[in-house]
Amino acid sequence: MGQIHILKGDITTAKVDAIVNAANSRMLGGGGVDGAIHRAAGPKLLAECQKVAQVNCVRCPTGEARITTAGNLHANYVIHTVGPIYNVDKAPREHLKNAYENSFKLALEHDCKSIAFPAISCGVYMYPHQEACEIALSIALEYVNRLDIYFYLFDEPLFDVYEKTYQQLVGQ
Ligand code: AR6
Repeated sequence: MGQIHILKGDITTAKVDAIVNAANSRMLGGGGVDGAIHRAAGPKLLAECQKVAQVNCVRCPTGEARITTAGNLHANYVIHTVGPIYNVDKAPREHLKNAYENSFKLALEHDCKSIAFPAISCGVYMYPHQEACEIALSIALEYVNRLDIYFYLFDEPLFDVYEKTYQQLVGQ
């Protein structure tokens, strides 16, 4: 039985089996949390992503996830998932759910006992924070019996949304 941990801070400091990256479909780095993860992991991560991209016809579709090793991060794996761009995607809710679910499935297939998530799509992809948080936490509650789950929120308002929503969902 795992636990859900809601933390304020930088996901690149997480010591877990798998760190989830909010990537884009090219999976070759970017800004935001993606940039931070690639900087902290070092060039090995980009090399790993380049291999995966070739095997998977270059792009990772929205809602899907891919796994690589984690370079210099304190983790065994990075799971790269692509969240929806809120105002462009025709089914953003479905795709955000898929991004979380596919990340959990890959982690379990690789025997991970702990996983850290950023707030997928909550930055430049502009997903409304309350709904994104409800999706993230509801799915986490379905998986928490199988692994420890850490949410790293980079700023205070989003951290508050996660804390309040978690209390509502578990009825505290
Ligand atoms: N640790 C934890 N959270 C962080 C960190 C960090 N070091 N840095 C930023 N965040 P975003 P998206 C938060 O834009 O919306 C990239 O360029 C940030 O404050 O990184 O899914 C990719 O390559 C926000 O709350 O991801 C894609 O092109 C959350 O992480 C695109 O951005 C997600 O913000 C993906 O956009």
